[in-house]
Amino acid sequence: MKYPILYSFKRCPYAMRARMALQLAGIKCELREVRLNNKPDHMLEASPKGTVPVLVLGDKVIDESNDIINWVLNDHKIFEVNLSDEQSNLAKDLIELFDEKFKFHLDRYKYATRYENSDTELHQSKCMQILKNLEKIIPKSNWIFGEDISKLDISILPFIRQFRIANPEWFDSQEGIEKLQNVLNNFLESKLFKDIMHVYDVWKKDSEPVFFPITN
Ligand SMILES: N[C@@H](CCC(=O)N[C@@H](CS)C(=O)NCC(=O)O)C(=O)O
Repeated sequence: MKYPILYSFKRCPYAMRARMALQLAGIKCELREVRLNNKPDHMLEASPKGTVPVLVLGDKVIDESNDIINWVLNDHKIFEVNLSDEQSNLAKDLIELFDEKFKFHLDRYKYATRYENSDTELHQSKCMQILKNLEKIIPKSNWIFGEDISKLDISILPFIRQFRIANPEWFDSQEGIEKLQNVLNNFLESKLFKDIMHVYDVWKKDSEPVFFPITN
């Protein structure tokens, strides 16, 4: 196998964070854009749990987004920022908080109709509480830990983007998260984000391979 294969779905926040790590490291992959209601057999053979992203390497398969980021970080220094031990621990805790609690409430807020008796306002306010706490640690800067992007940014901003998308006017008018709103805008306007949101045709077995990252 010449290049790793990345099964991905453009709008999936987990796939986004994996694509960002691969993009920052410049690791060339064959990108296979999938639809979640029609997953390719080869993807399911590689990873029967059926979630994206899946990175198929010559000798192993990595099917958790955080593991893909850590695999990239093993060999590539993709972040300039030097975090203190305290910041690294905080980042680890926050990534866990977003993967578990924030995502739980986000789904019940954004996709309320998929859940029985979901109290949209309650889940919206639980997410906001997490964001207001996050606001407290952000300096007035482009990224969460300052002027340089870090693992925390690529890991949680795709979820905060989703939270905003549920009701952008409401999100943008909220007070008490101004520094976070600024970081999110910076993220959405960044070349990195634009590059990883490139639109690919859905992969089919006989498709010509397409490659990631886009270099321009
Ligand atoms: N813990 C996994 C979660 C990945 C995940 O849940 N991805 C969603 C898409 S955003 C998925 O593939 N869901 C399967 C489905 O909807 O069938 C990771 O971090 O990679």
